[in-house]
Amino acid sequence: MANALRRLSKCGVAGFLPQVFSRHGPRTLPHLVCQQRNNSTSSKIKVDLDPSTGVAVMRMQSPPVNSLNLDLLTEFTTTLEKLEMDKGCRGVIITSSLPKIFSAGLDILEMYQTSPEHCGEFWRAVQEMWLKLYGSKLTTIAAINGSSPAGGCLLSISCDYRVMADNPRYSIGLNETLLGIVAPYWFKDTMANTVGHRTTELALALGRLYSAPEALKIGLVDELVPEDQVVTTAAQTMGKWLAIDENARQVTKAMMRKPTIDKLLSNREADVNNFVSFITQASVQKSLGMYLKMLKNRKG
Ligand code: CO8
Repeated sequence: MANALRRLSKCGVAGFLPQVFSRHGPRTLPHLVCQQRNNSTSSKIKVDLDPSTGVAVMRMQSPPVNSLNLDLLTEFTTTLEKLEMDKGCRGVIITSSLPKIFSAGLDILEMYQTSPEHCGEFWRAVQEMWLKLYGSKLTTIAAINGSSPAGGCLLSISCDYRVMADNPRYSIGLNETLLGIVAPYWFKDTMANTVGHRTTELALALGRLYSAPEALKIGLVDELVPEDQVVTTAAQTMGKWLAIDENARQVTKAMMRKPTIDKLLSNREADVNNFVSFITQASVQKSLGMYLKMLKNRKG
C-alpha cells in the first residue's frame, strides 16, 4: 500500500502538466497544475479541456498499444480526479491518439514474472481506475477509435456511452479466458450491467472479441460511425447529455451504479489477495507466457 501511495503521490504531483486547449489556443489551468515532473518522462495522457463547453478530451498516448501499465493507470486516475475537481469541466471524452488501437487492455508484463508485491500494487491501481471512472460524476463517453480488448473493454463499458469506429477489423470484448485467466467479478458485473447476464455469460466463457458491428448488435457499444467522426460524434452526444439537469443525471447514475461499486469497496483487499494468489500460480504464469509468445509470433 505504501508503494501505491508513493506512486500515486509521485504522479499526482509530477504526473503531468495538463495543457488545456481552447479556441483561444493552449493554456494551462492553474487548478490542474501540479509541479512539473523532475524527470523527462512524457505524459501518457493528453488532456484538452474546452472551457466554452466544459468538455475535456483525454487522449491515451502510450505506444505501441496503450496497454494499461501502472504508470498509465495512475495517470488516468489522477487526471480524472483533477477534471472532477475542476468546476469548469462537466464531461470527458476518452479516446486514443494511436492509430487502430484504443487500448490493448491491462499490460500483461505487469502481471508476468513480477513479484506478488508488484502484482498487488498493480491491481490496486486497476481497481482505483475503475472505481473513479465507473463512479464518476462527470458524463463520460468512450470514443473507441480502434481495438479494445479486455481492460480496454472494461474502460469503455465503464463510461456512460460508447461511440466506436465502424471498422469490422476493430474488436472489443472481455477475452480473459483466451489468456487462461478469469475476468474478476466487477469486470463481469460491469459487462452484465451493459449487455445483460446471458450475453455476458457467453462472452466471458468463450473470451469473445466482437467486431465493431457485432458489438453494436449486442449493445456493447451504442453507436458506430466512420472512423474520422468518432470524437466529433462523441462531442455531439455529450451535448445531449449535458443538456440534462446535472443533479438529476448524477443521482440517476449513482442509483444505477452504486450497488456494483459498493460490492468492490466492501471487499477491496480480499479482491487484491485473490488476484495476487491467482495470477502468481505457476500454471497461470505459464499461460500468460504462452500468450505473450503468441503475440510475438503473430508478427512473423
Ligand atoms: N500487454 C503487454 N504487451 C502487449 C499487450 C498487452 N496487453 N498487447 C500487445 N502488447 C505488445 C505486443 O506483445 C507487442 O510487443 P513487441 O513489439 O515487443 O513484440 C506490441 O505490444 C505490439 O503489439 P502487436 O504487434 O500485437 O500490435 P497490433 O497492432 O498488431 O495488435 C492488439 C494490437 C490487437 C491490441 C494486439 O496487440 C492484442 O491483441 N493484444 C493483446 C490484447 C489482450 O489480450 N489483452 C488482455 C490483457 S489482460 C486484461 O486486460 C485483463 C486482465 C484481468 C486479470 C484478471 C486476473 C484474475
